[in-house]
Amino acid sequence: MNKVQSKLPAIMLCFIFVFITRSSFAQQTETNYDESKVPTYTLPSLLISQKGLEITSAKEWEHTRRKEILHLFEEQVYGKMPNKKIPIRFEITGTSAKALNGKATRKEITAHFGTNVNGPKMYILLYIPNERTKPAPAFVGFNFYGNHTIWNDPEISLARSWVSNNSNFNINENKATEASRGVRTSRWPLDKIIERGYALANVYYGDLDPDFDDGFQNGIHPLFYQKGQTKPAANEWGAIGAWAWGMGRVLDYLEQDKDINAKQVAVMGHSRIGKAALWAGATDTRFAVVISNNSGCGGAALSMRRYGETVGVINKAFPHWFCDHFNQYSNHENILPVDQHMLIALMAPRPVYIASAEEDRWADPKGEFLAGVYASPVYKLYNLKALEGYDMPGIHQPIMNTIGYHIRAGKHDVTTYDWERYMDFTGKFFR
Ligand code: GTR
Repeated sequence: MNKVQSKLPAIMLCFIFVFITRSSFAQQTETNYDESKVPTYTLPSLLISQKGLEITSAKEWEHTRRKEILHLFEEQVYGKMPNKKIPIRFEITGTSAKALNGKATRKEITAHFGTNVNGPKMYILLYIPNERTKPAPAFVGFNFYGNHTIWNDPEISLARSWVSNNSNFNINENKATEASRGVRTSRWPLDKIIERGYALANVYYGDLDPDFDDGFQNGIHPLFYQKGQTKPAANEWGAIGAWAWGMGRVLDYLEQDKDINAKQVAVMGHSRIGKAALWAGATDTRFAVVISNNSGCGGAALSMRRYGETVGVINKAFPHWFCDHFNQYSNHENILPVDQHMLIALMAPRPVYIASAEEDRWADPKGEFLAGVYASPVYKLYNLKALEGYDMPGIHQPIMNTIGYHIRAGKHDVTTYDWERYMDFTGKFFR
């Protein structure tokens, strides 16, 4: 045997190893946009309890199955929000009745979390229509780059927290400056919202938890650590949980503001904040309407379809969003004990609206629609019409049942078209 011959088995093993790792790597990283390659999947049953009982009434749903499902999402997906209560003080730092040429009142409210003056704070920007005969219904929405980006109003305070750099928005050194005022106006048609009689409460999501993986040392998580704890446990909240928790605290403030009808508050979120809005709606039933805009994987889209973004991809790219237990489903969606239709069902009997965008294949529009369809049996228990029996509608053909849905032309974004539908939808239920 010459030298090469003696090494042949080892060389072949190497080749086989490289082949296997490369092909499984390709399998895991290649994004599937082909409907024929969606694996066959069996969704966990919505209406069979863990003891195997069939749920046939709204009462049984509320007493048994809803609790089980909520618990599974807490333990396996988003992580539990803490039970511990911390002191929260709301301070109104500015009010002007002259905003939007006198059409709206602008208020800025600081929520002080905990007792340390240097502790984390959430800054609420609230616009309320002046022309009204009663307390206004409201939308709660979080923004990605600071309150000052949502409207061109020089009176809005600049974001104080860490912000993502973005050269298009003139944000460098992770710090908000005057240069990014109004850069996100297209996502927040405030004039139209006010004209239609709604208030808008807006918060920069990074006030709750800056959106990068720092092991949960900044933001609100440390306020809740037990003695000696340095990060959330494997079943405790990640960043999405913290953003959703913050949405609930905005509602706490709105309940104290006599200009707002806190029984008519819709929580709306786009993309990662859409995931948070759904989780806020599931955990806090005071939200009367819940709206998901292009929320995709870990939001409205069914994970088991593995179309566009997958659980494995999202957990790798954003390890701080979900709880650590969620990692076990990376590339093993088939063993998930819940899928996102169950998250939508947690809103019942409240109205929930899911919106997709045609070019946003990463967020799997069809998977978002199907989650609404498969959540519908729970609405049926309340005798409410949702999406059961519906086929996916065409572009710009909204469905406005108690579960609503639309798909619009264009890319991953929030547009005036989306907002108009949200106001139409919400208006059906808020009278
Ligand atoms: C993407 C992420 C999506 C979505 C989006 C966003 O990078 O993969 O899940 O959340 O960000 O928030 O805009």
